[in-house]
Amino acid sequence: MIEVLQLADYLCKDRQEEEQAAEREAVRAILADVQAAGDRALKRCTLQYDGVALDDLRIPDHAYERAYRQVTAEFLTALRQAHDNIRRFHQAQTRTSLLLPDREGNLLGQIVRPLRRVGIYVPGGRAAYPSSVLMNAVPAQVAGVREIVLVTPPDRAGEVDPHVLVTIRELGIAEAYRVGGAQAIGALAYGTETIRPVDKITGPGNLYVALAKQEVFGKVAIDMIAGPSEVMIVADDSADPDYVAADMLAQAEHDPRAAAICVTPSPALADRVARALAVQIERLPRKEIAAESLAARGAIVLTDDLEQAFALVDRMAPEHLELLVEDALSWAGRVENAGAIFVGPYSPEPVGDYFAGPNHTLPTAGTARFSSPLSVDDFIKKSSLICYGKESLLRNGHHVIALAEAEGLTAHAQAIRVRLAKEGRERNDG
Ligand code: HSO
Ligand code: ZN
Repeated sequence: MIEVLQLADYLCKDRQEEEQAAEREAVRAILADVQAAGDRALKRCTLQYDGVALDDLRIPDHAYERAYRQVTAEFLTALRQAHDNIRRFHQAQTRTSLLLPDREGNLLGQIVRPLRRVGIYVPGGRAAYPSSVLMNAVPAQVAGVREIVLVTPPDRAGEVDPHVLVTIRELGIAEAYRVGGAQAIGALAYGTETIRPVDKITGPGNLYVALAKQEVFGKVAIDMIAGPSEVMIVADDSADPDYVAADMLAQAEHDPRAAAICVTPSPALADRVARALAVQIERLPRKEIAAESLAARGAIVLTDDLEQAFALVDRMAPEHLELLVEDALSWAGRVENAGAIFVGPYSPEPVGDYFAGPNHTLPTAGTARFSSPLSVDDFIKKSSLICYGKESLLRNGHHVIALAEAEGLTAHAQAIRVRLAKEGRERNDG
């Protein structure tokens, strides 16, 4: 079931997704419908795709009240502790504005402001993850976003997962709608009678949601487009094969397209991991998904040594990287490309998925080469500030004029000259 591959074989596997032309057309039609018909389009799509006719898109108060009765006390306690950890970590990411006097005493600045209104997409069905609500909403709240609006598809009874509902309430998100798919992205981007448009849309979703986010990008900002989840585990002889296998399965159960890869210089460990996988997978309720994922995208890759294993890591730029090697923390420092690095045997990925504090929304498909985990930075923007004094303009104006004339932009030069002339420093030809 699981292949043991040579390094070169693995690198030949292509992680790029195929172009989805038919789905893209369908998404464009839905977006156009929402733009033209607003709420009516949302309700029509919800009936067509989610199988439920809704009068009111807003999630009613009684749904939250019932959700609190449905979840366990353990869930609520864990959620509150995770929320606290995630909030504390993200609070350390906040940025301050800059106000810098230059050499001449002019004031230059960079003013940091939160985005005003942000939409968070939460998938429905079996992928309704309260942890994703936390990971998207907390950085927005820490950034100071004033209006957070959450959208999530209803089930056939018009209901939303109680764990998600409780999380929405725990976070104090005041605006939440039961609408999903491309139509929800359309509503957030263009606005409808009920849902006012937002400035940015974040959160994971299926193919239609991802395509819709790509389509509306430019009208609004979006976060990254996440591909299937991935973990790469670098392990040596010191690693417990049961841990390696368990962590690979934790990834594989996400999605048949998820990738779980163990990279090791130890043939003995590779062998033990393969055997542990075969045993552990039998106990999983999501065995079929995990088996499909392992068969299609799982691998145990044998390298000559750890150096070669880490070279492979940097080439793959995995979303998640686990280091189950001796002296793991010192290896962490040399990793160049990875979304999140989990160091040592007691930091399995689920600790980060749910609880530790750093964000679990991470760059996939090799994009960790140039992008970063979701953070408070995704919910702020900056404005530059330039405040020149009279003397500085008089002293430096001729430089600006010279540069403007070199670009052939006479009116630019004139905007300086008119001022110099009034102060008697230069002839005003205007
Ligand atoms: N591993 C996923 C996040 C997640 N896991 C949510 C469980 N729930 C992507 O980082
Ligand atoms: Zn996960």
